Amino acid sequence: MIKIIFTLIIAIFSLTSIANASSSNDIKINNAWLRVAPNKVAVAFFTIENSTDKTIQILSAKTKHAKRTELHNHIMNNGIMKMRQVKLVEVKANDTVKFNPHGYHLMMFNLDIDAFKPGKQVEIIFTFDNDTEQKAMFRVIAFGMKKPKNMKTDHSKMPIKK
Ligand SMILES: [Cu+2]
Repeated sequence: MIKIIFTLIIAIFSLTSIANASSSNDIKINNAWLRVAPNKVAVAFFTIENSTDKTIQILSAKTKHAKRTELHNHIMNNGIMKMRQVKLVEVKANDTVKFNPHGYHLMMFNLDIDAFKPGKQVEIIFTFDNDTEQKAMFRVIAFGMKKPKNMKTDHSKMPIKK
């Protein structure tokens, strides 16, 4: 009888550790910034790191400060760079995908422009195929400005200024 109880306790403990292992801390969003373009459009970039042992798919992104947010990619078509909306972006197990001005990016339309003043932070919520969501704060950079140099490092642990 005691042996059975011990086995049960061990089983419960290992279940708990499995649950912890799959928490959203294993998916990190870093270097998140966005640029406001004319016509109430913004383009957002970031790095997503998947330290789980499963492929995840980003299915969507949203912010309450824009009417619509889309996942986009740039592709070369007859020597011309074109952007396309994509249904999802895959991040393989233990891999990192960079959203940058030459590839994947987020595009936001019909902005609540007051929330997108340079220096502000905009919250974007991502939805993954495993039914989890993750929030990330994106720093607003003025149109025409380049990515700030100091954002090459990991700032994910910095306190968020409001
Ligand atoms: Cu685009």
